[in-house]
Amino acid sequence: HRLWVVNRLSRAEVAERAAEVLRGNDRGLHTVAAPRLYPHMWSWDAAFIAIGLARMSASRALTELETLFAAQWRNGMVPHIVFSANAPLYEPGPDRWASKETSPHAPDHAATSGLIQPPVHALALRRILDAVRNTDAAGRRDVIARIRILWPKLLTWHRYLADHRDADGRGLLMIYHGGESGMDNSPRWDTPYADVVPDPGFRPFRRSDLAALGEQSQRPTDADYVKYQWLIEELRQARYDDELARKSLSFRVADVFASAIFAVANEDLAQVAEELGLGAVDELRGYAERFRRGVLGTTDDDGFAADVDLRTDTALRTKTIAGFAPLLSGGLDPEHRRRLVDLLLSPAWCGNPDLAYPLPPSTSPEAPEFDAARYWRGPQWPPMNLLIIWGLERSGEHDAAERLREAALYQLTDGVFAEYYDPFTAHPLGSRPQSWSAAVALDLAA
Ligand code: 9YW
Repeated sequence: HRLWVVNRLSRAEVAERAAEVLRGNDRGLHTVAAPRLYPHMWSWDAAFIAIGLARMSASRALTELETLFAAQWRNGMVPHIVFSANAPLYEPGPDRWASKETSPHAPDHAATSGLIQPPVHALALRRILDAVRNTDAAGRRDVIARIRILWPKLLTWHRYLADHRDADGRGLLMIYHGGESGMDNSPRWDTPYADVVPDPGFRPFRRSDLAALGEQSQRPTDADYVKYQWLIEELRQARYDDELARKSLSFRVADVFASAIFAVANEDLAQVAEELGLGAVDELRGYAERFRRGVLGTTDDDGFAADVDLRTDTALRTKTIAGFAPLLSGGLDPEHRRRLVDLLLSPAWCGNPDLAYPLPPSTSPEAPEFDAARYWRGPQWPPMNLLIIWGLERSGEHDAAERLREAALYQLTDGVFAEYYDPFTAHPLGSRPQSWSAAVALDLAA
């Protein structure tokens, strides 16, 4: 593999350049996920962006979450895209979702999608509260007062997830579309997508990613895209109604990685509540425990977790980064935790001798589905690095966490802040500069 050769930035320079990227992508009350490819607000991007912004200004970081939650649906759902009014069209755009016309829950004043993304938001809120300790008293009072106003919206979001995306209480979040996992074309979803068959009369629409980027070999295939679009159509036909959706959709999967994030998010939201005296602490800790157990219930002998196809009730044992979910949610006994960390550092993952940086690829290079350049089928993604690093830290695996932390920051010293990276050549891929990659750099460099 020919390594991509670059001039390296120093730690201080990376932080400075990353801050510039976030300022450049700032539209006042929200930050676009990426200026050309994603000129709107994405839900889990916004959370990671807030985590990065917290290193610059706790107040501005909080604004990011406030803007996202201003588009929350009446049933508590936080949509995966909030469309900006004056930005270029993104397909599927507001007309395609038709959320206001279709669901009584959709907000009147914002154009949104009808999917969700993993609930990283409470992790961001906790970091904002941590950051505010370093500000002056007046700034602190203002931010804390605003957190008190925002917090109930996060609680409603968590209740929506617990009640409607885990209706039978097994401790795993149900998703209706691969995009809800945030890992659109991951091999995690190959088996369930094989059963998604668009109606013969369905006419797919133009993709905006290829128009913005070209690079067909780094994006999901057209065959994938038709299915993504068809599922949106199915969901719209179900009027974005969870009860209907969980009975009728041709894609219904328990997402183990989002479930692990949700476990942590409940811990963090409970901690914010405890610190500010906001209540619901036991309820939130109860969700954390339920989802921690749910994740553990899917693990194999190595402690590696699996998604579950809920239409057939079968475990989906693919070798993707999602298998490390228990490092985030915790609760593994010491022996299984040891094995899972060993697996993470083994040649199947970060210890692969061909890797440019010892960071977890989105899919194991030893998996048959591995594709070094194609989106979630191989490349390394900065925000995923951050989650795994935090998971290791939470699990008390400080040496491993430190190794990954150093590598993750070093990867970003190319100063490109790409959407994702070729794990073998270190080539920056996809859109650039991607806001969440810059945000991760800010957090790592702090
Ligand atoms: C889409 C914005 C989003 C990310 C997702 C990533 C991609 C495209 O870009 O999704 O249309 O939703 O897969 O994780 O949030 O960066």
